[in-house]
Amino acid sequence: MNKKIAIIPSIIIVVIIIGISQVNLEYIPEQTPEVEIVEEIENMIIMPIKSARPDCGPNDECYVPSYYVAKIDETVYWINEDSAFHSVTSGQQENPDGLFDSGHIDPDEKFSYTFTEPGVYSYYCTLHPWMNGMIKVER
Ligand SMILES: [Cu+2]
Repeated sequence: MNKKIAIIPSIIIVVIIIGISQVNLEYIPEQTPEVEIVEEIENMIIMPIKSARPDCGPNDECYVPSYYVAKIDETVYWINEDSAFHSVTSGQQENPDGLFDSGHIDPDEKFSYTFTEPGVYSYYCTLHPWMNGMIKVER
């Protein structure tokens, strides 16, 4: 009789734990993508698939957008959606100015830089001479 009474609260606790774990499993996957899209879509520059090929150069589609206007103290993000390495290096091809340099960015990885002074900033990819972009920073 005593054993039966002790088993009932244990069963209730197990049922509650299972219930909580199922609620969490449903909740997390729905929440995560929404947060990422809202945070990153405005100041995100994409290195799209096939930007390792010269074809993107003439159309200015190696960095999308290749010209971006930012506010002072805005952090700009670059994401490599290609399957090849790329870089985001300030300056002109073969002539880096040393302000920022991502190094080689792996596929699906990001780089960011916060612009604190107004001006026009050119950047390029050290691996692909046809990849060029520009950031204008305004007050
Ligand atoms: Cu590149």
